[in-house]
Amino acid sequence: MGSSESTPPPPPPKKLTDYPWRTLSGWSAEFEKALLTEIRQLEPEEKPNLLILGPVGAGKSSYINSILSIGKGRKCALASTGDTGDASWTLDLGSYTKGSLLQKYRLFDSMGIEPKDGHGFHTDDLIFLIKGHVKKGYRFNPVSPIDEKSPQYRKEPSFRDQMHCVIFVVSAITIHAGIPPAYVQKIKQLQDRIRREHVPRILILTKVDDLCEEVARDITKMFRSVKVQETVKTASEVFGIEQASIHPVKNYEVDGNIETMTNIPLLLALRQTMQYAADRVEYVLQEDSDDD
Ligand SMILES: Nc1nc2c(ncn2[C@@H]2O[C@H](COP(=O)(O)OP(=O)(O)OP(=O)(O)O)[C@@H](O)[C@H]2O)c(=O)[nH]1
Ligand SMILES: [Mg+2]
Repeated sequence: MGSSESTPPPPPPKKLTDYPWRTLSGWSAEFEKALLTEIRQLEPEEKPNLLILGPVGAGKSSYINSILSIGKGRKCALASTGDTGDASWTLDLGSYTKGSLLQKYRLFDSMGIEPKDGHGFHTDDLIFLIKGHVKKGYRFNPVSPIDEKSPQYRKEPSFRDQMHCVIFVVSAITIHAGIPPAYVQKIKQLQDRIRREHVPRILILTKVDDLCEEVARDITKMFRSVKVQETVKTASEVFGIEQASIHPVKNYEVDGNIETMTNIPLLLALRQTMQYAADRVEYVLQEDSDDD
């Protein structure tokens, strides 16, 4: 029989869905402007603290630089970024609260989490951070958590020193490839502690440009990308965070201009973080005043 009668090969799997799997008011300069206005108009009762946590090299410091860059309208590299292979580039607790977007909030950068104990962010530091015992500039120690003898230990923190939202930053590539079980266990342990303290959490998935070539070419395809959609679902299952609190983004790297379409996903993540943190502040202050 001729090859003309053999069954044709199945069509290649779809890279883009026909309709967006997440709706957006629009990929436009108007929407970007609306997001910026909304963010700048937030009026939290106290200055909320936002803690960034995540595996080594996930893009935590790059996310901070991306937000600072949007605020300035040009590239900004205040948070030091880089690739050291397995070890964390960031070693100290960094605090960022300047510029037009972060005036009313503080964004904290931290050392990267590593799967092995004795390496990277020490999980016992988390509770000290959440409760406000750690001052900016603290040099993380992978083998032991902060103690009272450290000059950066705050003995009697108040509510305004606590963390009011935790932003997990994880590479979409890592999730898609299958996040190593040791990581999952460590991150889940951290998540449990955060939940117990009733601190809201969101998840940012970085490097979507490396994950999906369609998105790398045109970021407005983000919410039609099958790979990004699958990654959001997997991240939601693995980390127990609802999909609506998972934000795929492409960070700004050293080169490149500031662009509306790149800003939109970064700002969507920031808006939700800020809203959750403001809600947390409002809730606790309300509880305190009810106790009076
Ligand atoms: N393609 C791409 N690369 C990114 C993205 N975000 C970060 N990177 C790159 O990933 C590398 C690590 O970024 P960092 O921001 O230093 O990561 P980090 O999570 O702060 O890392 P540690 O401080 O070591 O824990 C750098 O080379 C960044 O340029 C992204 O969205 N897309
Ligand atoms: Mg870093």
